[in-house]
Amino acid sequence: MSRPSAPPVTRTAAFTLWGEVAEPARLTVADLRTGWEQHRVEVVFDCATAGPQQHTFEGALLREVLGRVRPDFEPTRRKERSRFLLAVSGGDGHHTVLSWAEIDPDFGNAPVLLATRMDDRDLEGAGTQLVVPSDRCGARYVSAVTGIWIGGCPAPAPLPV
Ligand SMILES: Nc1nc2c(c(=O)[nH]1)N[C@H]1C(S)=C(S)[C@@H](COP(=O)(O)O)O[C@H]1N2
Ligand SMILES: [Mo]
Repeated sequence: MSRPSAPPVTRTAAFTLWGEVAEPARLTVADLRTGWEQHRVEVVFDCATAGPQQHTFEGALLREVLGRVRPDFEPTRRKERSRFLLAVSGGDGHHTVLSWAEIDPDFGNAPVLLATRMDDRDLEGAGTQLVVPSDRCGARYVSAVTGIWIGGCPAPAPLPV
């Protein structure tokens, strides 16, 4: 008796947008490509171990993707927005933090992307990559992104006296 053949392995990487948001979402690279305007950027960043890296990325603006999940702040309140943080995780455990204000047009206005292509190769199998063109170093170019958490930073405890 022959063994039943294994089902085909579908390698479609997805990531979760979650945290203090109205509509958590799970998105693939294909969703990013079809759902948002694509931007193209050439970047050079420095890696501590490999030196300067040059890449061309295409993808969706992070701030536009996050707009879709509706973070729990009043959109017109600048101070409220300025207290939100984003934690971006890769499948290998690498994770890093951005502030909402870095990407907010009223503050840093950084054109951070969630990439759908790197050097004209589709990232569908590998998963999306965070692209931070204003960073000099590569540590926040998180590849194979699995999750982006959004939430407000709580007020620090009162200073000890
Ligand atoms: N998931 C994940 N992404 C990561 C890292 C990592 O360890 N894990 N390292 C970062 C660092 S330190 C650098 S310099 C760049 C290297 O990117 P490259 O290999 O595409 O040149 O990836 C970044 N993205
Ligand atoms: Mo690096």
